[in-house]
Amino acid sequence: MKLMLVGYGNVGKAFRKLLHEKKVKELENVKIAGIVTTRGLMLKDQEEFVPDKKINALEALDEVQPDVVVDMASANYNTGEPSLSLYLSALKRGIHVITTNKAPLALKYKEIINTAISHGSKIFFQATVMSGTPSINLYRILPAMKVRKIRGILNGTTNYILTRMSQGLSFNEALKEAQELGYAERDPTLDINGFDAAGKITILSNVYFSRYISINDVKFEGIGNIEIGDALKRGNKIKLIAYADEKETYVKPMEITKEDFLYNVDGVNNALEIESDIQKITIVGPGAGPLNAAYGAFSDLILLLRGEN
Ligand code: 80F
Repeated sequence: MKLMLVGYGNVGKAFRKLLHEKKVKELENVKIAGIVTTRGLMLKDQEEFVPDKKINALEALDEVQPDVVVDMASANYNTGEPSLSLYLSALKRGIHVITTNKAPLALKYKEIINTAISHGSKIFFQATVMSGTPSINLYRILPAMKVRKIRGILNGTTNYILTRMSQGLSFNEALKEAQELGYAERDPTLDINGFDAAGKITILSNVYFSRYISINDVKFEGIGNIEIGDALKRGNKIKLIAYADEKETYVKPMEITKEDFLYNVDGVNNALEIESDIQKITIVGPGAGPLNAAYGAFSDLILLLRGEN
């Protein structure tokens, strides 16, 4: 089975490492046939990226003819491109897609899923929400549960910044740390202005409520000019909360009291609460980090190889 990796930054490199280091029987016949970045296509599987051809991801699809595309490129929330066209083209040819890139699914979920269904190909996207902590793939193991609402902390960078600010750092110092740890987007304003969390709650709304909404339908605010001092004085914390039910989807900073489970979700940790007709479930774990996001895609690859849908 041939893989084509798109994007070879923090996450792409961690994914390649996992593929080489984890001795899993499902992966015995899996190999990386090509890696594409903005600098071109490399037709070898080696750590250092040295392009063989100056071509883009769509052209590389013809050149490599992979069985699976693994998209770990930067998010483009304006158009979703070039990843959006890449997915549609791959899925139409029966090539499966695994992605950590939220933008195409946050913009054109319905079109992508319907293309996959009508061509018998698969798209897996666990890492787009909460990285390697099950959120999308959690839904796979909750059959017939009627979900009423979901609520959580879905951006690692902003939760890390808010936590470090409550420990005395300035906003800029905390952001610098989050960038050094590989949590932030290439353009960190996507994290700070709430866009990344909005993209994630959009994808969750589509999965958990079959709503087929786009990020443009979601109201969101970020933490750009946030003041946390007054909340701290009251013994509370500010958290960037994402919420969705069958009618409403939003992201905004909110004051959270000690009684709220989300109060203790700090640092790069994320959390998702799912309220359903059966029970309430809460899952907590790292929401960002190169290894964590890479593991989301890696776990998807193994599920795909096991024949999951
Ligand atoms: P990084 O900037 O290190 O690398 C991006 C790569 O994409 C580069 O190799 C670049 O050349 C390539 N690229 C860009 N445009 C391209 C194009 N048109 N064609 C081909 N290649 C192109 O980015 P990361 O950190 O490696 O992230 C990669 C993707 O994973 C992005 O879409 C992220 O949104 C996504 N992701 C990253 C996470 C992380 O922790 C987490 C999960 C998904 O919660 C948070 O705080 C979030 N900021 C992190 S979520 N790094």
